Amino acid sequence: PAVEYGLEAPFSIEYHDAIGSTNDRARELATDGASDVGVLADEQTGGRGRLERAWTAPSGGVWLSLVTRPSVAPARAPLYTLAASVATARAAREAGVDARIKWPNDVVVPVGDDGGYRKLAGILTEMEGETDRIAWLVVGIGVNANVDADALPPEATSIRAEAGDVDRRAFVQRLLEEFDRFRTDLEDVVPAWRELALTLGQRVRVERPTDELVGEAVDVTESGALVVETDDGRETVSAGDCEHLRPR
Ligand code: BTX
Repeated sequence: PAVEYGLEAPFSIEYHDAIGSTNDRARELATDGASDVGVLADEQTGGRGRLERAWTAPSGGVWLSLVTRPSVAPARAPLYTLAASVATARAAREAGVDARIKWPNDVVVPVGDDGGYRKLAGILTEMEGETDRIAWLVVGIGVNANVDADALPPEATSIRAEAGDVDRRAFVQRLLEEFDRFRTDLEDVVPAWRELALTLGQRVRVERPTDELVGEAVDVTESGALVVETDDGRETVSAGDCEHLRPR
């Protein structure tokens, strides 16, 4: 059963001890007309990543999905993914973790100097809308918070493993405040993202459905697409086209 989480937050949060996927519940609320609500769970039994991938979500995490209805074009939806990753990284940094951002939807902790990393959090943004206007957005944020690393995939890390357990209520409050500020000032997202980006300046390989692109990641556009400098010139990659981005 859902309970009210009781935060002084810009979102009204429905809390579950366990749920299939907070994104699925948030989509139901969005379809019913809700906005500025969130769904938070201690554990997910059917957590989802991008492209039908599964997301491991044991007890102790921050599994959170937010419903918002911005009056912007669907092309700008990726900015909400970037905003959520900056908000998450900032909250994690406050908890003592060296959190950085990997385009398009991960919060990572760097390992070594060659672009390696472990994944701390992931964002899954889902949308419904017309060509000119978003009806609703569900921004799903999965943070490996108070979770043992051995309960996670090998390429993952957690706040517990990096810096010790965090007060999840304070963490969520901070994350929501940061995200809410970006909702009001969407033009602040890209500059804030650049400051924490691990991807910029890296040589990367972008795997797309039909081909791959190799080059240096040089910037993101105002709608959150990645600009890659290849041997044949500059190419822009949208998050939707990116299956994997790997350092090279
Ligand atoms: P993604 O498709 O970018 O990443 C998924 C991949 O990440 C998996 O294939 C696996 O390799 C790896 N992975 C799985 N679980 C974890 C984990 N806990 N930590 C690190 N790496 C992992 C990323 O998708 C977007 C994930 C969003 C999750 C949130 S949780 C709240 C909301 N509800 C929901 O069902 N999804 C979102």
